[in-house]
Amino acid sequence: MVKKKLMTLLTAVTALFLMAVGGASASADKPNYVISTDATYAPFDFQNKNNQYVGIDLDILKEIAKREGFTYTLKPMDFSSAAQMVANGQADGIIAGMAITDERKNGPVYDVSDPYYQTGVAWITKKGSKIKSLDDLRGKTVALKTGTAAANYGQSLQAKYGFKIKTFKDTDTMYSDVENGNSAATFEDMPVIQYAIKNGRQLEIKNPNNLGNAGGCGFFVQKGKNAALLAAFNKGLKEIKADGTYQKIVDKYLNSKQEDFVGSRADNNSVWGILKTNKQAFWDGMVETLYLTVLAIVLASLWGLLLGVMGISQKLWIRGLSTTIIYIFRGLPLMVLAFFIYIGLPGAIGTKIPATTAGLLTLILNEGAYTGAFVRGGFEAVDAGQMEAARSLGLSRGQSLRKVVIPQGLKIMVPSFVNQFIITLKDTSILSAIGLLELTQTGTLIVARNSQGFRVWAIIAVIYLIIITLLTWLSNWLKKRLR
Ligand code: ASN
Repeated sequence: MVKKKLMTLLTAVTALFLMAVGGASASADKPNYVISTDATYAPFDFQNKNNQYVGIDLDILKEIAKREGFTYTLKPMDFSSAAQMVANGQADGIIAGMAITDERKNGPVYDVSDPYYQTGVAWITKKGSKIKSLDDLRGKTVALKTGTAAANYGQSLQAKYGFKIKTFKDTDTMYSDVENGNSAATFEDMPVIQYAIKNGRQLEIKNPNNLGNAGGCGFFVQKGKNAALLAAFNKGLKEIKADGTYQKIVDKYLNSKQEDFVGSRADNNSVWGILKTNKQAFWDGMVETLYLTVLAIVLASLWGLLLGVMGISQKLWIRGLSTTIIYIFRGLPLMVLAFFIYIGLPGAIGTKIPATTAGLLTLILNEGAYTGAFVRGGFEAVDAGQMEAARSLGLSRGQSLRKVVIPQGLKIMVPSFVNQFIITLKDTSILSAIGLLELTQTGTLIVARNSQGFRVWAIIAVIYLIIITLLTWLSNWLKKRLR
């Protein structure tokens, strides 16, 4: 009986949830494409202080979409995940200051547009560094960004120059590692490093006249698919080049200072200034974190209760099923599960999964497994004599469970639930890896634009602590009610 009720509740809530997060809207007549991008790659792609994604790439894309009559949903994340999204069919295309290398152009993964911007790989050290030539890098550490053309170029020099490699997911963290002196050098695309230096990064380009892999940036789609999108991009690109719009976009980013987009340096130099300049971003990040946490707590608790009840079933196969599910999802690291659902699964099943749905599913499966384990433990902890006594009073097994065992078990579990709620809140931060714009990803994006790591992460930490305190109060209040 309890099982039945739980099942009904679970189905109802799941249906609601799917309605809430599913159905990306597409207008009837225009095709809607999913396009992934690098979230932090100024001047090509970055977020301004109003939380809008801007940059040479994104302005070009916007203009072309308008002219060629298509719409798109943008998926900003780290570059290697963004590229995998296209490889797996999760996204229709990627625009991310992505170099048209021979490997990409002739390989099995992509079709690529006409080049839209000149690029090439620079090697970079800290400003004033004693390192003068690649030979000086022997035995030193070089920072590279996963999956990039610049990283491939760096790796191709490794054997010859004998340096060690450290990898990063985003360009800004990589720069900081060089500025801090942890890495001796890095490799990055020329337009990107030039923009960073212009905006105050204490770095130096060593080979300005001798770039590696010089060539163009392109818009990439999955090979053999989306020919129409690619054709539309090429056509639109020609048009905007011909009528001067392209040049206007490029000039806008090259002639401006980052400050124009992300707020003045003075504004970004104090905690208060950072809060004020980025208030919209912090607020949106917090709302997303709360949304994920609350939905995940409710759904994972229900799923965990079901797993727990299954775990004390009289039927061996039901108990076995519960144990297996708990074993699998408790055993998998959250991030692996998130990547599997968001990036892996769609390739196999052929449908796109929205990031929020993938994120929530990840949380429900993972937190639900932990919940299932302590729920089962809680029921088992109720003295066996209770069940026997209830049965001897003439109650059926179901009634005894519902009226005697479960209420006592639930009380035992309350502290574990509270604990799990707090863990769930903290675990939402891992979903930044699949591009969900929750608090942690918000922090990454703000640091990418103002380079104020210490202050921004301190603010983010305080916001988490405030939410955790609120959550603990709420849980304590619930605890009292349940007594
Ligand atoms: N420029 C990189 C590449 O071509 C892409 C990026 O880092 N956004 O691989």
